[in-house]
Amino acid sequence: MEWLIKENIFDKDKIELNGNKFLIGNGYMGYRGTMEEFSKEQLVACNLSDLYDKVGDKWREPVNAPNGLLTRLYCNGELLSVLSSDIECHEQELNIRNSTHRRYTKFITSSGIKVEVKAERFLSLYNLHLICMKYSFKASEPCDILIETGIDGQVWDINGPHLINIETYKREDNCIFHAITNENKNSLAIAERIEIGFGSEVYDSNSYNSFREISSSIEADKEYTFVKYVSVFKDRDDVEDCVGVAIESNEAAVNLGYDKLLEVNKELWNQRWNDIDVEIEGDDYSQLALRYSIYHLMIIAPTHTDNTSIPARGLSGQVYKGAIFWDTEIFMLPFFLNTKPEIARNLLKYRCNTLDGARRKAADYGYRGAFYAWESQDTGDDACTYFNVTDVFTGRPMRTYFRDKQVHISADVAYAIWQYYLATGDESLLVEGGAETIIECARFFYSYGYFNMDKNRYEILDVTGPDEYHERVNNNAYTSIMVKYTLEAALACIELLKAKYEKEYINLNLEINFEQEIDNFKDMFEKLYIPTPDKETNIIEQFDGYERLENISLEKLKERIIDPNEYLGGGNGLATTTKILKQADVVLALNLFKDRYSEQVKKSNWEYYEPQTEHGSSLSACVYALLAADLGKVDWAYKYFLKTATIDLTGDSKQYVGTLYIGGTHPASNGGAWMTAVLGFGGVKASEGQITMSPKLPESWTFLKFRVVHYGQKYSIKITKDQITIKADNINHKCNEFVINGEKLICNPGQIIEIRY
Ligand code: IFM
Repeated sequence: MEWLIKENIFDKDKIELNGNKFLIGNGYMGYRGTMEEFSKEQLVACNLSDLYDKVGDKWREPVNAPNGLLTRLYCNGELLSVLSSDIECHEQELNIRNSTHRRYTKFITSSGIKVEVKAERFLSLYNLHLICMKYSFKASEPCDILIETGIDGQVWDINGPHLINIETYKREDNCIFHAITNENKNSLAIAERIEIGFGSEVYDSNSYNSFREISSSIEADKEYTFVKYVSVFKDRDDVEDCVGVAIESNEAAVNLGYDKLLEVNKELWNQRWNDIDVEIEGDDYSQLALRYSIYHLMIIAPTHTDNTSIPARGLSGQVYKGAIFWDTEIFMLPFFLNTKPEIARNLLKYRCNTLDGARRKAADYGYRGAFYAWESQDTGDDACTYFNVTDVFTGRPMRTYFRDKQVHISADVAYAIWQYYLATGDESLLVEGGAETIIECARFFYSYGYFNMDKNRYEILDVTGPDEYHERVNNNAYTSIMVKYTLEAALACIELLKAKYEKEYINLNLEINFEQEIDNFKDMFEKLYIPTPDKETNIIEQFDGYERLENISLEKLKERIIDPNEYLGGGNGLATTTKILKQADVVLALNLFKDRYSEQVKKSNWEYYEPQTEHGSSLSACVYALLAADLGKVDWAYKYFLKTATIDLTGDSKQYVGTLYIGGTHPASNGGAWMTAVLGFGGVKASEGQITMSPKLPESWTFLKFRVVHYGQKYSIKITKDQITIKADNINHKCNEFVINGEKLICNPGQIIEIRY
């Protein structure tokens, strides 16, 4: 039961939300949870990773592939659609165990014929280019049916259309759709093939669609079934003849057959779940929500490439320009790092691969080093616009400073690369671009920082921290703490290269001439001003002058809102002049550096900032959950855990900022759910070969069970209210040290240890 997401009625008002909620994916593409008869008006989308396009002066965004699953069934000339027909019953189901989407609808035609339709679909993990669907129907009386099925090229676009030079034709039993993108002329091909044992077929096409019309007289109460295979290829997949390989891919699918492909898919998903599942006993809702969050992370994980990373809305659509934000490094990476480090490596390698884009951005702004894009796409250049929000009152674009001033993005990238090294011990990423990236980020901060001669200290001025409502502030605590860590990581990286990779060290120095910078890094590291806890209150001021802002409750601030979608930050925003923050800021820094701050400082700041936080970003709740768990505030942690883990189940999140649609899935929240369960309630801290655990389970959880991989060694861990059981995999070849209750333990390969806590 904790693997099924279900809706038992059709609700027109939920079409958009269910498109996200019932999303399936395989990292190469995501297919929204829409009905087979739907079209772009219902936001059908097959969202592709790693293909972007720009039309005119509109935003650059990812390209949706034409919909190869379009299927419309007519009974005696009458279209059967949940949008227009009478329905006796309707079910939509997503099995997250194996990413399979099902629908069942019983239609009643105007003449009273009952027609049952079943459809099942999945995206193959075995062949990432392949979409498979099985479609069945049965009528209560003999009738004439017509099936329109094929490729619908009229796709949902926010800033499209992206495809030009469209060619539609039939070749070797395949409906073909081929086009190139508008900007870079990338080739994209979709081939659709059908296995059907009844009816007569006529192929049809026009400038957008490539499809078949199958007609047949059918008997009463007999089930008719056909299967569709759809293959999607783009030249960015290193393929020359996209149409040719798409046809071959369908041919291979036909040879294996739908049932075999489904069986293989289930087995591949089973293998995935062996490493990633987290079991909770005693709380079915949390269990489902947590698995659902993990599911969402896995369906968008780029297992196949390091040319791309995970966008802020995953593969659910084109929102946020399909761009990769700091969400990935700070909120999603820990899940991958602790369960699938090879995927974590891909995500970080993408940052190394886009270093030149970050260099270009730094240079554009007159700095040295690497200033990562706030919204990064294929090249690493910034897709974020200067006017990112439209004012709901005037309809005018507002100048925002996400792009220019959220410099912490470079520190987040450097931090994440170094975390990868600390969690895996794998130096290869550092050697293959990771060290260069960290050093270039440090160089950027040295050139961005301001040396205050009077105070003999470096300061980081004119920035926007995670709390985006307060733009262009000085000495934002989160940013400065992260900058200091970047410098620390850069210096450690340089030492490591020098000691172990002399040749690479010399070559890198020849390339980017960093040696002359080392003393600068050291100086800045030592003299960088970091806002410290106030001696009396322990509060770390979020930025210079924050304390002087209006002290108002969130409730009171909300009473001032005129339009539900008005933007609370920026120049005129309601929150700008107040202490209300959009999302965790200081609390995030305290969470990332838990071991560097006292219990009292963490507690005081959590209690101070929590009532002032609007959680206007889906990145916020999990941070409060994590620090609450660390502080033993388990009820609070649980409340925020549910908020973060259920975001895509309930659809309970902001859908608009100004006039900008921001709906879709929330992988950062999903990552936050995993972090809260394992790192928060499980109390796991794993770094440099040592795993510390101090669990605090919520009241109703009788046990929590999960797997972690650290330094390449895998463990199954079960936590009950008073005992921790650790089992080291038999194939482990090294021992990490566990620290529980201050006691150090070694868990040898194959060994099980039990300890009361
Ligand atoms: O990265 C976030 C940011 O912190 C808040 N606004 C939305 C972005 C994408 O999730």
